[in-house]
Amino acid sequence: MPNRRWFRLIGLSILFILLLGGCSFDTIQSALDPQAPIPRAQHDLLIWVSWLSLIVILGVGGVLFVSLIRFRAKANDDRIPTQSHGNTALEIGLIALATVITILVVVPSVRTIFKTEGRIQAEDITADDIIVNVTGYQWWWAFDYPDLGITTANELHIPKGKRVILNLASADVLHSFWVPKLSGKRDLIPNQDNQLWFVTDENTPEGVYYGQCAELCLGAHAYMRFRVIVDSEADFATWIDKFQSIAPLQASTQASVQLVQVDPQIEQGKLLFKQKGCGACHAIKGYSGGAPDKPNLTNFGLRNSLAAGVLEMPADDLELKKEHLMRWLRDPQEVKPTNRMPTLWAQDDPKADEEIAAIAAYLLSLGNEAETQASVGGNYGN
Ligand code: HEC
Ligand SMILES: [Cu+2]
Repeated sequence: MPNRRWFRLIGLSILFILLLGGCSFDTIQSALDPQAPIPRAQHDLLIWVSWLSLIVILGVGGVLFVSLIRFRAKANDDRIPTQSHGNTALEIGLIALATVITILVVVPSVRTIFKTEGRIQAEDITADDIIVNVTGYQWWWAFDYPDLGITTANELHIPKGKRVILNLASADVLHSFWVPKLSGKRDLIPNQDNQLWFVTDENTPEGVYYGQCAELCLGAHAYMRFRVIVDSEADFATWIDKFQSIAPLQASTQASVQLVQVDPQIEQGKLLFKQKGCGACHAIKGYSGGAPDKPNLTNFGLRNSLAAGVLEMPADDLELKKEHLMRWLRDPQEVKPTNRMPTLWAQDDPKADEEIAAIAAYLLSLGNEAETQASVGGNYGN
């Protein structure tokens, strides 16, 4: 029946090609490219177990293959082969072999678990550790550094070489925190204080690492991404300073009403941010109180992604940043279906483009005040 064979072959080829579709050759989010001690330990274990498995497969498969060829029934030969069973030495040997293989898998596995999974108790936390309270929301991440007084969203800055302790919580359903190159994976569960810690070391390149919610949380789950930025000590200090140097709300309410900024578009955007109601949801330190369960936009101009990674905000391309931000503000649901931000302009609002451009200019200026000041040659601030 050559036809059936062909069908099967074609079917299997299609399946194989479909499976290949799941492969990715850029490794931005690959656990097979570990860059920090914990994923390195997990990777070493994976490779060790894979080699062992390969040996077992080749051993068992090899014996099977040889038997199939050597002991195949010959044509016109219907003799029954000699029957034998109960070879004590062979059976004890196989049990011993299986025991050895099991030990070779279990011992390194348990050692890796103890090395990477333990919870860090309060008394073992040192002043050197970076502590972050992580809250998962449908469909974005809040990062709150209690010791530094910083709250931000979707981008986690950490200094290279320090231990990072994350207190994981969820505001709604199950989420899961996972940055394959830097850390293991752990769920964020409502009403349960889970912890995940990881470290970076001298072999961890500074730069951006990609993370992803790894627990189906409905709606825009696939767009619930985040980034971890591993900074040098100096860059991290600068980043912290950009948040800590902003005067808190009370101190600047009066001053902020006196608009002394120079760029009129930014100034207009700043006013519109409140007039259009953005301020009811989004906090901006020193300007807007916002709501604690919405993304904090303090220093938003420093970000390199938008709305949990759905759009890029490349640092060196202000035009693209503006374009992406305006697309988002015009219609958040078009960019990230089901997310919880409303559209604030009617489809036919004649002022929409101008207002959106102004708000975008304002948001992108946040954290970049020094440059804005330089570019317009004036005195920025309030
Ligand atoms: C009803 C509350 C609400 C209002 C009003 C609102 N937003 Fe949002 N906004 C959200 C939520 C929720 C998200 C997170 C969406 C997501 O990523 O799933 C968000 C996301 C954003 C983001 C991306 C944040 C990030 O961390 O990347 C920006 C920028 C933003 N909003 C700006 C604005 C501006 C400007 C306005 C006013 C024109 C506004 N928002 C009005 C709720 C609101
Ligand atoms: Cu999710």
